[in-house]
Amino acid sequence: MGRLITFEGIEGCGKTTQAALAGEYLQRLRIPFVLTEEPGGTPFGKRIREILLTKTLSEPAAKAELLLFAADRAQHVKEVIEPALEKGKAVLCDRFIDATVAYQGFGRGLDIGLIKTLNAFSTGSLRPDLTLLFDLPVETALMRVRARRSNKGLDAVDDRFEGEEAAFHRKVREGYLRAAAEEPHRFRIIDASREISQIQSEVEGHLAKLLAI
Ligand code: Z5A
Repeated sequence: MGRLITFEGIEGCGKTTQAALAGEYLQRLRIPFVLTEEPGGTPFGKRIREILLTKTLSEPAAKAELLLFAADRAQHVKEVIEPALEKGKAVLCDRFIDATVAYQGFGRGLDIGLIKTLNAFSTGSLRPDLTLLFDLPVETALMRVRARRSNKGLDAVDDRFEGEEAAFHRKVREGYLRAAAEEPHRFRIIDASREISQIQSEVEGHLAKLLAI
């Protein structure tokens, strides 16, 4: 059986950058892996992602949003994650179950117990072997997101989550830190305010340990 490693944190924390670098590290070592993401890790999920992230006049209700993330995950686990694990591959997943607890639970205020039940239902109780939580102050993360947007020449915020207030992202950060405190054996909290290369070295150290490289 392979290992499931999840990359989590607030938007702009740098987890997508680090997941890609982790993939390059495993590639260099010729360790078979799959790099994937939620929402949108399958063709079906890409359609759900579009609905979830695009700002429209008809905003989904918080409960509808929760169920769409669960649907995306159920498909992703069945179509991508489980088959890869069965082949003995390492799965690097950009966001997974903890994102739903942090965003829909702490951010939107939905019932955490229900979210955990739904997470278990959509994953068949599959849980990550290791979760890397990229933690940094909300202000730093939002500055990075704004810089990225202006580098791309974009003015308007058309991403529903990017358009949320700093207070929302603070609640999400708090949710992640609480989840990490509840399961210290699974989580590694990484100081994501450092240089990309420093964070990369730490990530590689955690992967090397888990995968006995
Ligand atoms: N969501 C949810 O609500 N519930 C769920 O169950 C799930 C997801 C699964 C998906 O958005 C949204 O769905 C997400 C939560 C919600 N929205 N929010 N917030 P997404 O997939 O479009 O994006 P994202 O997951 O939030 O992440 P991202 O935009 O890809 O950003 P990131 O992974 O945090 O960071 P990054 O792309 O690696 O870096 C951001 C910028 O900072 C970029 O320009 C980098 O070059 C730069 N960067 C990266 N690292 C550094 C360092 N160390 N220093 C300086 N600059 C850096």
